[in-house]
Amino acid sequence: MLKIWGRRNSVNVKKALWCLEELGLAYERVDAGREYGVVDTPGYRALNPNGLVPTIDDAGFVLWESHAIVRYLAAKHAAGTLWPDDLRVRADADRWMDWAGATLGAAMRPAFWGLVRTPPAERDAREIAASVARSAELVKIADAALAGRPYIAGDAFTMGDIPLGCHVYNWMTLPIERPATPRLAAWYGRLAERPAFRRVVMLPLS
Ligand SMILES: N[C@@H](CCC(=O)N[C@@H](CS)C(=O)NCC(=O)O)C(=O)O
Repeated sequence: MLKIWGRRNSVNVKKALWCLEELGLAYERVDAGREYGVVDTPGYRALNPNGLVPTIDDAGFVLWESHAIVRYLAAKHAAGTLWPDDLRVRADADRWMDWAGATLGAAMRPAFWGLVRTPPAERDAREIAASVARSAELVKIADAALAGRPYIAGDAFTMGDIPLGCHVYNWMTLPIERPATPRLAAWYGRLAERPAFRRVVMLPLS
């Protein structure tokens, strides 16, 4: 059975778990990272020298980097759906995956860490405010991209929606002011109807 290491409240672990759940694959999850440790053990470092989560072992094939995991699982199990057949639709989905992590996720990180993982007395209010402002500008880009399309790469739910959905869940859930993003909100509403999204992504931020 496929094995995955990673705590459930990690945004990057959520991406892999959501993909597994969408695919209906059986898997064993091992808590790892932060309070669970594991990631600094020699055994784990042999699998993932970064000491980060998630990591998967699929019948002896070890893979880390959450987006690579989502792509691998989608290509293996969901050609034509999560992994679009059309090269341009696939590239579009792929682009939004990396934008979600490298651009939106990176911009939101100080706000997320400040507001969720840092005691109030130790928070850097200016850093948080700058992160919130930058994130607000970025989500408008995703909002505009969703004009006339129900999902980020077009008519159907694809792997492109997975990392973006995880980061937007954090943005929608943080105790911050948000600009109106009606198309993003409608798309988020569609994601929230998916049982797999509710099971593994819509968890309390902690
Ligand atoms: N680019 C990597 C980043 C992985 C990453 O930074 N994971 C975080 C959790 S979101 C982590 O392992 N943090 C240390 C820990 O949990 O101990 C990926 O997408 O998999």
